[in-house]
Amino acid sequence: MGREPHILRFHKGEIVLDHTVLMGVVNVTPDSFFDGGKYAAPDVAVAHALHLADQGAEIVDVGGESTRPGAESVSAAEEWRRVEPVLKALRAKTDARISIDTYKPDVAAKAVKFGADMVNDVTGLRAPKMRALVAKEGAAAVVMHMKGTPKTMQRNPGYKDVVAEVAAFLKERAESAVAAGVSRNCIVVDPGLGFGKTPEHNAEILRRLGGIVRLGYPVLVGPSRKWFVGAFGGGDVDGRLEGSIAAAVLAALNGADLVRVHDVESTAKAIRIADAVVRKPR
Ligand code: HH2
Repeated sequence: MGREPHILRFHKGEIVLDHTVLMGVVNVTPDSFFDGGKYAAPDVAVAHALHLADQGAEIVDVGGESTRPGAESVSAAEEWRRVEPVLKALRAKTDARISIDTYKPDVAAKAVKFGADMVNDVTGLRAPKMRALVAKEGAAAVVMHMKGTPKTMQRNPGYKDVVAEVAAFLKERAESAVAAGVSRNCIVVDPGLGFGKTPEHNAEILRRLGGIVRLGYPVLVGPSRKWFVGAFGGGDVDGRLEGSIAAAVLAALNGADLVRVHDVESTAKAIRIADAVVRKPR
């Protein structure tokens, strides 16, 4: 690809990003937009996470609160109640990296104690306590862009230049994490597809992803099953698999190092051909 692969560091070990890494989604929630309620029982969520790891997810992303458009937040206590048994069981059963999808420092702190390797924060490590925690624990962290909050973000989002604005935000947030002591090699940035963006904004981000890649951090992209995929012809969530895979492949071609997906097996097959074309085969 004409560039040295990034190295993503965790508290223990690292992943050399010389291929596109799949992050599999495990939502332990009653109300996520695609899989809400499916994996709410801990044993079912654990089995699903292990299945995704078997299918090729090097990272499994466990979340206890939906951040879909319009979602209400839940308390840290409720979020922890949902994810605790899953994290506990999972750590003993897999070598896959475990990511905790939370913006709440209290939930992240407990998750890291239970063996989570990564904090996926849709607010871009906004809370100083979160930056301090990630720095202290040497965890990897996803710094994501969102305009507004899940409750309000899809109410007529506007940008002069979506890529420039998202890139400026991610640069500022990543640098403030580094200033708090987070290693640069632990940081992944994510433009936050669907988080305060119209379908055209999401398409433009995918088209001009280079503007985010040039920040110099590994880039994660999460198009999976989202509303904008439906808006371009996929229809409802069940009809969005092919569009989600196309978006993941386009992201990989345009420089993403990680993609966050619900459908690991089918996306992996598509991503491997993308990698063979744009990178040296593994
Ligand atoms: N998207 C969702 C949740 N977390 N994290 C990152 N880094 N990037 C994303 O694009 C992203 C994310 C929303 O998807 P999902 O978890 O499937 O739905 P819900 O928020 O309804 O649980």
